[in-house]
Amino acid sequence: MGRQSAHILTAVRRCACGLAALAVSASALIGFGATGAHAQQSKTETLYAKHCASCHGADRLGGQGPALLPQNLKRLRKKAAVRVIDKGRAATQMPAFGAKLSDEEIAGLADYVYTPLDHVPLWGAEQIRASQIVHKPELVAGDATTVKPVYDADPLNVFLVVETGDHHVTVLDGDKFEPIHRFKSRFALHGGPKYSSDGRFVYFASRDGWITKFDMYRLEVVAEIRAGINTRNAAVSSDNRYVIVGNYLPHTLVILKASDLSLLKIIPVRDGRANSSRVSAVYNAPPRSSFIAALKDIPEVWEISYDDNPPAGFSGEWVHDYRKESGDVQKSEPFPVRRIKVDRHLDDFFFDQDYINLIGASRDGRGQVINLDVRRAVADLDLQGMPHLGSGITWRSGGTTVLATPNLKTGEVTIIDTENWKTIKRLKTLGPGFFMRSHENSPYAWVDVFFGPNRDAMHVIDKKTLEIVKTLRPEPGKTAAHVEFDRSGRHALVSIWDKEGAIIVYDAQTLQEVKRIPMVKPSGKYNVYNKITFSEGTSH
Ligand code: DHE
Repeated sequence: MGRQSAHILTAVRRCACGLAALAVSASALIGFGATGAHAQQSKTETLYAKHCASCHGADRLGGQGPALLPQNLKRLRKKAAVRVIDKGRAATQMPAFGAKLSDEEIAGLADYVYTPLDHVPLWGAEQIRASQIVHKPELVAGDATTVKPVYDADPLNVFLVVETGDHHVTVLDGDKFEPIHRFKSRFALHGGPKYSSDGRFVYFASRDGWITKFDMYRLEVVAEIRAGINTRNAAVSSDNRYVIVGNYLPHTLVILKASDLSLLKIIPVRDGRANSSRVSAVYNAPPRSSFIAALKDIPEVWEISYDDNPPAGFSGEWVHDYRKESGDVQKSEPFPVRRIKVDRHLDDFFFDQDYINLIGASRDGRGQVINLDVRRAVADLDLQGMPHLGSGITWRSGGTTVLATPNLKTGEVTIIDTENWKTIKRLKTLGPGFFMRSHENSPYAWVDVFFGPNRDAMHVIDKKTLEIVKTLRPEPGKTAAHVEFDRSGRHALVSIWDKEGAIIVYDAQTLQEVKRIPMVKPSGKYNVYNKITFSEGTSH
């Protein structure tokens, strides 16, 4: 597929609703006059187009929601799928349709999403390469030591704010709290953008597979490439040479050259037998010079070395290296993989500050600690609910390092002693929460209440006493979510998750509001300094 075709495909996917309507009228016509199974099929397609296509794509290949294909639903029994359509899915944006659809209609939709597509588009090397766009070749090899930002603000105290309401990103001055720049992003960015180690560049991933490289000094998009059809997230290596992308569809990990995003390698996510898997998420592990990926359908964690001299225990078999083809062979390292088998699938996970232990949880709420050096589970965790990826933070308290995370299913923050992995506190909150954040210089940790009648509340927890000291209502009636601190830890920024939303800046000591900046459904915000220094109070 050529570059133009890739653009057409994107345009087609962005018009999912319109297309769905066309598809529906076509199938409605086919259904007209037909009987039995055909009429039923046509009715189900109409229901899918009306209720599901805007999030999951008219083609079922995913959009804001995941792809709905048999190969991506292996872990979900059809009975459970019926329940999800009926009652919604906890901790996601999937609503309940029980009040709108009959049992028969719900069963029809469940059958429909387990029906294989006649044709699942290929997204391999040829398609990925053809989608690459280098907008600014002159900015590809940027260097933070010689170039100055085009604005006056401290480049390390800048925030990026992802505004999901109209798919834009705002670059915010973290001292004056004034927007410096705003630009259109790809459709449905999700997860944290990842900065290069000097903060000069940032890489965004969209749910539909686009990776965008943005120059934080020149405020320009440098390059883009579509690495997958339905993507989970991306990570950048500490040496700034590589970007890795974890996909739901196809079942691949894709390694790109960080400078211009050209394709270096596709790693098929397979267990060596017939099984393939979606990628749960992939992260950079700086002290290990490796990427760590957890898999969604195979109970394994993979460590992928980007070290020029990978330690023993990594194997490069059954993966295809494109670097030779792209003429970029600096060393012969093939990004070898070390596989760690685990007892249970890992849907969500994060790391301790040393990147020795991976703390993971499965959707059924069971947690485990996997030591990446000894390559096995070393402890079970008493987690009642399920954390969202990257929600946990750590701090020193009572002579030990504690790890705290909210839960997507229960209204509590779980606080765990990382010396012995015992739960030391279950702090009741006003409802399940998505994000928890703090800063080395702040005595407080902030946690949102994303779901339920108290979704406009934000708790502030004393990191010493482990008690809630204040509950804020930043904008009564509107969801308050996701906190990020400025570089110094003096201010905490809260998102009002609404089309007519805002970023509210708080004095992190007095807990008083300082400023309100209008934004369109702002989701996450990301401070350059806190991210590139791997602050213990935020996600990495
Ligand atoms: Fe997220 C981070 C997965 C639902 C907003 N979320 C992430 C990451 C993953 C993930 C893998 C880490 C990416 C990274 O930073 O590298 N999210 C999931 C899910 O599995 C889940 C529960 C269901 C799904 O829809 O896939 C889910 N997430 C949501 C939402 O419904 C949110 C609230 C709105 C949205 O945009 O879809 C949401 N997720 C976020 C945000 C981050 C994130 C804002 C980055 C937080 C940060 O500070 O790093």
